[in-house]
Order: sequence, then structure tokens, then C-alpha cells
Amino acid sequence: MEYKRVLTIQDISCFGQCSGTVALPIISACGHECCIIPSAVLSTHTGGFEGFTFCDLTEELPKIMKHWVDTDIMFDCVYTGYLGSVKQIEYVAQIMNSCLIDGGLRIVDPAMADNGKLYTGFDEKYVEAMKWLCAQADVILPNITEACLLTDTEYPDVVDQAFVNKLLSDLDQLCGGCVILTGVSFQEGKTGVMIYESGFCSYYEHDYLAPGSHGTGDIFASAFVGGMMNDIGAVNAACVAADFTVNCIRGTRDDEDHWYGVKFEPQIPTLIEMLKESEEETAEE
Ligand code: PXL
Repeated sequence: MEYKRVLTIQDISCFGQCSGTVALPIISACGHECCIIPSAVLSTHTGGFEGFTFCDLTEELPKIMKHWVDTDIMFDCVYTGYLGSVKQIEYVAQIMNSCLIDGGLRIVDPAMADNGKLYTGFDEKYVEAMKWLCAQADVILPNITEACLLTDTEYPDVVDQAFVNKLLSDLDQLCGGCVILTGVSFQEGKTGVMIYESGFCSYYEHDYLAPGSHGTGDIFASAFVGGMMNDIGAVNAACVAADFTVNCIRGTRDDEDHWYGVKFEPQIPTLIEMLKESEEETAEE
């Protein structure tokens, strides 16, 4: 496996196990250098805490980029998660254009909504800017809610195969790269991930563990990025990331005091094991 350098751009929520504090350890554990541009620093994430602090770092983004361009610091992959504003999205696109090596990967998790609703603080203008960023990405990782927002589709009461097919085709029109659609459930007790790449569609179904916990989208995306950097391909990376995320939720859900996030750390050895197996299988093919 080649050692890669990944840049993740997202916030640091100092407490709460999401975004930057999840991406850094997971991508590092997958064997790669993980650098971060924190888009903001919050005392906690915004999902369930009151009175959190928020320090916006938008104007740091172009300054950091300029220093890196002057110093010739380049990346194999830029992976973006939760961002705070339209301006940040514009800066992120500039960073991707300036700091990626030739053939470097742009992976965009349009983290802005779930369960049919935008997260606190996001609006229609942000959604429009996120469509623009996704159009430049090699891989996008929306959940069903985000996919609906990105394609101007009404959030459905029931998800069926015809609905998902139309959503994927609209996302493909938008992005043109690889689409990883999460939270695709066709039966009770199960959910899954749909991978659409070069006209081919794969579905990986796994257990649905209620209630869905905070930060699981970031855990999935970070493990997916780790898998992609290990060259196992989008389908295998999505399957490994899904299994890892399910393990993390399973290891947390009996602990009521841990409502704010999931305990991903104890599952890291199994993530490394799964990646190794997948790499060996990929090498045999
Ligand atoms: O997990 C996404 C996320 C990241 N960062 C912050 C959040 C959220 C989701 O609510 O509030 C600050």
C-alpha cells in the first residue's frame, strides 16, 4: 500500500465525536497522513447541545492555502465534511484546485441535513453552493435527505427502488463521478449503501440499528476515504466503511450516557483488519 497524504476540511467540534476529531484518527489508522484545515472550532457539535461556542475560521482558509502553495505542499486527496458557509465552499474549491496533485481525489460529503431536515444554520443558498461543489467532485457521499436537496427532489415518505434509481440518475447528472448514497432502506430493520459508478450500481445492505447516532456519517465517510486511499475501490471501501460504522453503533447503543456520539475507537483494530482483507482480495482479482 502506498502512503498517501489526505487533507480534510471540516470543523473541529472539541467535544462530541464528529467531523475533524473523527476524520483525523480514522484516516491515520488506515495508514495515511491526515492533515486538517479546521473551518471552525465549536465547543460541541450542534446536535443536541445548547449554548455551544462557535469560532468561525473562514478567513484562515485562503491564508493557509497561500502558505501551502508557496511551500509546495500538495495532497493526494481532499475530503470535505461539515462546512459553515457559502464563502467556505468557495474557498474549498480553490484549495482543491491549488493543492491537489494531478489525478488527486476530490471527495465531498455534503454534510448539511438528515431525516428530511437541514441542520441548524443552513439555508437554500448553502444548498445551491453545495450543488456547485458536488459538480466538481470525484466522489460524493450524500444521505437520502442530502441527495433530495441536491436534486430538488421532495423528501419521500417511502423509499423504493424506482425512487432510488431516479435519485441516482439525477445525482449522476450533477456530479458525474462516483455517488455513494447512504441510508437506503428497503425493509424494516435493514438499511444500506448504494454505490453508483460508471453506470454500474451496487447495493450493500446491513442491519439498521436504531436510534441512528450522531457522527455516524462522519465515521462512514472517513473510513470510506481510508479505503479509497488503500486502493480497494469505491464498492469495497463503502462496504468496509458500512461494516465499521455498524460495529461502532453496536458498541455504543447500550450506553445511554453516550447519546452524543459513537465509540469508534475500540473498533479501529477491526477496521484495519477488514481493510487488510479487502486489499488482499483486491490484489488477487
Ligand atoms: O456530524 C456532522 C456535524 C459536524 N459538525 C458539526 C455538527 C454536525 C452535525 O450536526 O453540528 C458542528
